[in-house]
Amino acid sequence: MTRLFEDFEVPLGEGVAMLRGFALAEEDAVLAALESVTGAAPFRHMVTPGGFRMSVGMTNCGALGWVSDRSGYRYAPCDPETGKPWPAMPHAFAALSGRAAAAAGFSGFESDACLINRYAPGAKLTLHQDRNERDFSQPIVSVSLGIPAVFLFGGEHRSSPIRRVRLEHGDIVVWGGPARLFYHGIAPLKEAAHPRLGGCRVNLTFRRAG
Ligand code: MD6
Ligand code: FE
Repeated sequence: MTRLFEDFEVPLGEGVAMLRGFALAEEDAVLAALESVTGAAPFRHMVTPGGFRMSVGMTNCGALGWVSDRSGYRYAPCDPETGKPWPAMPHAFAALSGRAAAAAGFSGFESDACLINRYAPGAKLTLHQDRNERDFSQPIVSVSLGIPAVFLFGGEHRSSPIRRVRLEHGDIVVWGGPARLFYHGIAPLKEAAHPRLGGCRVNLTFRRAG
């Protein structure tokens, strides 16, 4: 279905800052760090508590990693595939996420968990809330890399109206305050090519989980 327009540039409301292109200045360092993390802890397709295998490939770095299996969603210090701690948070990641949070008004943000999502064309993330973290006063810093995606930006309830926001390589969304528990997701990814990441999109979400 063709949409006549998409409301790409609407203000997203209190608690959400859209920092277009913010990660571009550190692109090389961020992509090198991404490669080293995914070399040590490769992307895998986790299973939801309901028994569905996710279309998004996931991995983590930092002291805690987000995991899903038949018993539920949680943060865990070790990669269940290897039993070893997740790769350490690269300096480039810590620096970028701290700088982005500060630019959005959240000074002193120190992430202990970075969930890394990889989308191939067709992959999607259904509407959800991020609520496994301990302290909802801490924001989430979300870095988009590679081919564009449409972020589905809802509200307090699953049934709240949804806005569609295009996220491109280098864009950062900082998400906290009154929006912290809003429903959100990613529309099925359309085919495209990116000079640095090929045919996929990678998203880094930095959290204070523990
Ligand atoms: C993604 N992001 O962009 C998925 N969650 O691939 C998220 O689920 C997300 O971007 C919380 C806050 C920001 C996000
Ligand atoms: Fe999320």
